[in-house]
Amino acid sequence: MRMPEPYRIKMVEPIRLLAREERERKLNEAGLNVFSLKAEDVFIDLLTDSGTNAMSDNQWAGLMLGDESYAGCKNFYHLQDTAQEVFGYKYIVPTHQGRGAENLLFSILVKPGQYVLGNVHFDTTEAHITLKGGKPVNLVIDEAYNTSTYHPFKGNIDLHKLENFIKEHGTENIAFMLITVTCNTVGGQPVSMENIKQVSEICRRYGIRVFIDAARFAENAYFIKTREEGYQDKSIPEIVREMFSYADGFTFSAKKDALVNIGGMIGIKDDEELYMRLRELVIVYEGFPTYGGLAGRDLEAMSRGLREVLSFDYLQSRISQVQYLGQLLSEAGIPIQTPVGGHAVFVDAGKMLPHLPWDSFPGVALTAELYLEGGVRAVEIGSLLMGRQAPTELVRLTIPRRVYTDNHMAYVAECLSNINKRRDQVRGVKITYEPPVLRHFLARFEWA
Ligand code: P70
Repeated sequence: MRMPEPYRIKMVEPIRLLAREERERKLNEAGLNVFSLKAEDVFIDLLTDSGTNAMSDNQWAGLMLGDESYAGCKNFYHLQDTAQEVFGYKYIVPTHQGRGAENLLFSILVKPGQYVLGNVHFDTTEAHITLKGGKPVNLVIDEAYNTSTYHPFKGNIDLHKLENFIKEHGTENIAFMLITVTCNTVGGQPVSMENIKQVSEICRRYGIRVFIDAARFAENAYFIKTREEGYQDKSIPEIVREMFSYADGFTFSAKKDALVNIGGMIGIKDDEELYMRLRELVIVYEGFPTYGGLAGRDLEAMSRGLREVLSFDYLQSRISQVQYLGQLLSEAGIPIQTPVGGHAVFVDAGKMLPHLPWDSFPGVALTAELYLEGGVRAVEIGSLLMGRQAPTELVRLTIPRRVYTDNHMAYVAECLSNINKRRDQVRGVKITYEPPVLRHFLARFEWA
């Protein structure tokens, strides 16, 4: 039987569906880019699971216990205790969000010209690596890019690719390894414990440090428990501790699996020298090392969220809701990344709209159609985000944690199913304005 939500709803936030003509007007004003819509003009917002979480009563209560002292606030020590216990690491540096953590760590570890290895780096991560003069390298298994074949851990790193890359380019040209769990870009796909362990062994052999991009660490642990041989009887906290035992540190966007609206941190297992340098740098960019750009109350909410997210019942209900949406879409004949990942259903817009070539941005076109059809906001992960070399044209339906019900999921599936029935008539789009970096956030389009 499917696990229902292990909570009940105490407060509601009204949302509204604008009339079709209104939606058309708003979308045209936004240059067909849903990032430029006002959130209040969106009915169901599946743009991201980042910072869109609903907090628990316990987290809200924690906000009232915010100690807003500049230095040494008690909430920092709560967070430090929690994170040390959850991840098993000695040092914690809070940051305002994930990219704040990336900026600090990469400033120290990336020398110009060096490669940063990973399964698939996410966009802000890639941007920060590039800005430091580094070169991001994606070494995910090939199965990740075939949306129709099943693989339980499509986020895994290809060990042959990894070893060949190291041999070919030399360890001195490699800054470090960053394993993203779950692997967002290819569908929120998990990385197996076996893979984390083997990657870590290979890297250790060559003297390369291993970090984890931990944004969705608990969702990854859930997949290990439910899919990987030997982990069925292990608890989520045990699995998390083991995952992190194979790495030297992590960057973390708390906006995902700490169940908060803002926050991030860096964790360092035991390298005191690296920690001392991070402490110096965090002051320059984020704030004093006991607040890292956050209010005391934010640190408290993070600390509480980090404990809540380890509940198996919560994770099961969360991920089964994502799977429920995936199932409805599959039943409607819509091509999606299979199996469904932890935080989102990824629609294969390239397959759904085969008449649209990559440079007419099938993912952007489908995203625009979906807003017109039902006021649903999704996000493109394809040629707009990655450029011409994008291996797939995906549209991500990202499910915020503890926010929407199954009825919302059914509505979204119906909207997409309506579009699918007239998919031959969906037009492509062309770019009318394009910023030089991270263009997907601000680009503008018109119908081709
Ligand atoms: C998302 C957001 C952020 C992210 C991530 C991983 C694996 C680091 C970060 C940065 C970004 C986004 C994308 C599209 C629309 C809205 C937002 N991912 N590592 O939704 O963390 O945002 O806290 O700086 O996924 O996937 P932060």
